[in-house]
Order: sequence, then structure tokens, then C-alpha cells
Amino acid sequence: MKLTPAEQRERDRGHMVRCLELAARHRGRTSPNPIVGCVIVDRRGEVIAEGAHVGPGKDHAERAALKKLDDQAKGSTLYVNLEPCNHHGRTPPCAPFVRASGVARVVIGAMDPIPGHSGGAALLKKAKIAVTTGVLREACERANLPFFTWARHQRPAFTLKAAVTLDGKIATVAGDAKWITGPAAREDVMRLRNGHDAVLVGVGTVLADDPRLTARLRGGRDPIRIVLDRELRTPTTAALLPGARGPRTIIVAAETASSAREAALVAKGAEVWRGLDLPALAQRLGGLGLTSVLVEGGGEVHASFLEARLADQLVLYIAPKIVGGPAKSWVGGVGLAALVDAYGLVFDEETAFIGGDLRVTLSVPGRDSR
Ligand code: AOF
Ligand code: ZN
Repeated sequence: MKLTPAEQRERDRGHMVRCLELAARHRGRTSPNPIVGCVIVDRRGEVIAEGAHVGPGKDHAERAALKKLDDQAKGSTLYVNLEPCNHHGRTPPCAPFVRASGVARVVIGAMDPIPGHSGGAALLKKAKIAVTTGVLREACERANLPFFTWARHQRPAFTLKAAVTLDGKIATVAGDAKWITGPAAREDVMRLRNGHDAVLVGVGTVLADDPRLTARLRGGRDPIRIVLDRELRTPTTAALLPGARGPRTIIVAAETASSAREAALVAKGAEVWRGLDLPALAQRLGGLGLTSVLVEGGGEVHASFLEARLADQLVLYIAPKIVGGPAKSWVGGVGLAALVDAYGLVFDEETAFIGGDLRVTLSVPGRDSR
């Protein structure tokens, strides 16, 4: 049965949502590559294959899906949330492989932001394959904010995360912070960590809470841990030091910090980097191939990321509680005088109740389309 153009567009969006679902399963595992999912649909509209990219050096999503079909892709439609690549990297280019498969139509979400990798859509069009681009483009770009940020600025995307009261506090006036949000929200943070390449905190948080910063959930993978620690005050007994095993821990200190302290921390498995300039740190992390960093505070660290214009996304867990008074808010610093200077963000659509708390995600306008 022939679909109307409106029905076809609706179908296209539905299959693109599925591509994003398949892709999202591998969030935090593919850096510096994007998360990509692919769905192949036959002439009758039935899904005949699905695939996803699972990590660098592994098949791209299109190849993973096509391989399941054994040459039966002829006449079908292939959906993918990122333009099929036209470059030879760790793996051979996808666009010629898609062309050779005999698919009749290719539906693309976002275009590849790396000039040397793009060109797949043009190659397919030239081969007389019908190509539709920009289906759920914004959602596709947002899903790959880490990859797009890294591709465009050679640095990871930074997500600021905080658990706050309704009045924006991260503790009471007496410093009581256990717990602001409930168990479900705290477990959700484990999923966030699991989906980021690295987690970053200030040394104040290490001294106050002694966090492990691991992703404690089934199938979880611990992120790299980063501490901003000007004077190397991180105790050698801190829970986030890797010891013999454990994920990598990078401690970022001032040039002038004590080398005896450095030696003591290195003996516990930490790496010590010198230089606290955030843009320079961001570039260095990008150089390691990290595309996403979760910044877990405290307030001074959040303020410095906002001031450096490096905050790309925000995740706030808001508890239905009020503590009042001069207790610390999740953003420290000296504060702004004029409202026109305020950091402006937009609410994303994913606002959700997590247990009795509210999870609000926001992004910086225009960040993913620059
Ligand atoms: C992926 N997975 O499903 C798609 C990608 O080094 P390579 O060969 O893995 O190439 C990585 C580039 O391929 C990546 O930067 C992006 O431009 C493009 N598309 N990458 O890892 C995929 N479709
Ligand atoms: Zn590819």
C-alpha cells in the first residue's frame, strides 16, 4: 500500500527514533567515535535488520546491519542517525558498501561534521539512490553532542551535574548533604557516569565526601576520574585513587604544587598533570580522545566551567526540599551583577520524575549546531 508523504515522514521518524535507541546502548563506549544505530526496512515496511556501532575499530552501524542480510538488502530502505562515512579510518568507508548492497533509499539524521569523513550522502545520490537527510536532525545532533563537540572543537563536551534543593542548595548551612535527592536519583547518576568517558570533581568534593566516582550498576564501566586540585591536597588514602587496578585517575594541579605530594600520589597510581587553565585542560583531554566529561562539582568547579564557557549541558536533580539561608548553592564563584550577563540555557524535553525528585536537563542554545 502506498503511503502518503505525511505517513512516510511519520514512518521515517519512527525508524530514526529506533536508530537512536540502538545507538544509545553504546553511549560512553565509542569515543572518539559517535554513537550510531542503523535500521533496514524492506519494501513492505518490515524491519529486516538492525545494527549499531559498538566502539572504535569495530564495524560502523550500517555495515553491522547490512552484514546480517547476506545480500538481501536490494530495494530496501536504510536508516542511520549519522551520514554514512566516505573515508578510510580504522575501518573501510561505509558509503560504497551501502551503494553496493542495492538499497534503494537511505534516510539520514545528522550530517557528519568532520569534512574528511563526510561526502557519503553525495556519493549515494550520485549512484541514483534516493537520499533523505535531516530526519530528526536536532535529536540526532543532541544525541551525539560529545562527538560533535570533539569534532568541531577538539575537546570533550562537558555536562555539569548537581543534586540540589528547590532553593538551589547543595548542602544545609551546617554542611549536611546526605542526602538531598533520593536513592532513585542517585542510581540515575550511576547511569550518567556509565555514559561519560570521564568524571571530574574539585578537591573540595574529595575532601568532603571521599567519592569513588565509579559507575556502580550492572554492566557498568567506570569512567576516568579527574580531580582539580591546585595544591595537591588529595589524601593518599582517597577512595578515587586507582591503587593497583581501577580506572585511571588524573589529578590536575598548579605548576607550583609540591613535587613530594606528586610523588606520593603517583605512588598510589594517580597521574599528575600541571596547569589549571580549563581551556588548555579541555584540549588535552580531547587529545586523549575523550568526548564527554561529567562535571560533578562542587560549586566553585561548576562556576569555573560556566565562566570559561565550557559548560555544554546541565543535568540537575531537584529534590522537593527547601533549606534556606546562606548555604552553598551549586554554582559558586563571585556571581554576576547584571541579569543580561546571566548564563542562558534552554530546557531539553527530557525532564523526568526520578523517584520523588525531578531531573531537568538543559543545554546551551546553538551548541550542537555550530
Ligand atoms: C563510527 N561508527 O557507525 C559511523 C561513523 O575510524 P573509523 O573507520 O571507525 O571511522 C570513524 C568515523 O566514521 C567517525 O569519526 C565518523 O565521522 C564516521 N562515522 N563512525 O564510529 C559509525 N557511521
Ligand atoms: Zn562508516
